[in-house]
Amino acid sequence: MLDITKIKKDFPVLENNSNLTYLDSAASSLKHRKVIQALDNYYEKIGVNVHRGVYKLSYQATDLYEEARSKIAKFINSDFEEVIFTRGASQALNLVASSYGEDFIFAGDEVITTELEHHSSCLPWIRICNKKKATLKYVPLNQEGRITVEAFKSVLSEKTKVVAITHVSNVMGYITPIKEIIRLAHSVGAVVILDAAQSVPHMKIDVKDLDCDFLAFSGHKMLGPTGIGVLYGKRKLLEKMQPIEFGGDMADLVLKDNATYKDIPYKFEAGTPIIAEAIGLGVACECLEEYGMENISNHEHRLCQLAMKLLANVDGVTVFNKTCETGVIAFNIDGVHPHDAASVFDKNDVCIRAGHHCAQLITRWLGQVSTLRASFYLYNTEEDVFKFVNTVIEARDFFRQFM
Ligand code: C6P
Repeated sequence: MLDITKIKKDFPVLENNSNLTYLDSAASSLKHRKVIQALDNYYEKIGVNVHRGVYKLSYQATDLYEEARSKIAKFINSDFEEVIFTRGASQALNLVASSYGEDFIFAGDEVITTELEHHSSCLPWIRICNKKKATLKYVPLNQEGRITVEAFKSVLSEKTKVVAITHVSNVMGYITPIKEIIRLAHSVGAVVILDAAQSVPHMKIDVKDLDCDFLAFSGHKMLGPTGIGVLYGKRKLLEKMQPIEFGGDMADLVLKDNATYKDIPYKFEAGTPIIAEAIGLGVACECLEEYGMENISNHEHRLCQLAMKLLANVDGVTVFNKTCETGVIAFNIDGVHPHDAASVFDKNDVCIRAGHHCAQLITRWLGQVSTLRASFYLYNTEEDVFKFVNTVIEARDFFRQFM
């Protein structure tokens, strides 16, 4: 069991905003004190570039940056060279599509994706498929809006070359049965790109056990800094892929009309890297490990279930996800525009998200233009759940007067 009273003290934003009920961690989590300290430490005591300087401070910066890569590799059980630093999950997913998609997708090939995708997962492949005259197929969702293995089988074929799929939906919180999907995709020789932006922060991820080919996530959703993310890729795939950005620190030999590039991961990290943020993300991984990923999943799952149970007794509210698999509740107050409802939450210092959550396909599938989303994380409490549910009731009653 997590000691939430103690944990809350690890998050300065909660200390500085004593009345805050933060239920928007799926958008961005709060930042751990040790992460902030790591950023301060780098900027105050080191502050110089990596891989370039031939002086002690630069060696220290390089050591911290590469140590962070090791920590992240350990966190997801990959090899060191298979961790590429990016600006976030979006850039990581775009990197794979732009590099692998440009060189290994041809006319007549098939790519599979789903309506549960965040735009960062499906848009890069919509573009590649249009450009290459490949066919983009969507896994039909079941009645609850889930991806099932059976439905995946119905679109898989010998022509499938890529599967671009979410591990956990940012709108519904559903967990994709990914191990079986990966096994099936591999049986026809397809590669699987897993959008793990909403899973890595909340559950133990082992890329070797999953056997995924690529995996993308963002630091800012897992107690870490903004502006940093990771693309994991299997070594043998990364080695055959071309860089998509060219510049400092990624070239080996440069001639007037050609060049060779460094080995992975560096050929994909052109220019001065995101140093402080990478160091911060390494520390965030350590913090998560210290709390225990299983403890985190159990805690947020418990809060989510409590919220769902209480909401089931509130009439005039539609909850879109049928079960709590992670810490996400997608809902609307009947007849009330989500942005209007969100203003009541804001008045009560309850932070939730309203909108299409950069996932228009699933929002449309639900027959909505936008939804409300509450997302729980390790620093939330039962009191937060009660305040959330009371605010739902308050918002419903307030807008009912005008109906
Ligand atoms: N979802 C949300 O509120 P970036 O913005 O690059 O850090 O992450 C993109 C991304 C990719 N995949 C999934 C499943 C995501 O949830 C996100 C980010 C936020 O749901 C912001 S739209």
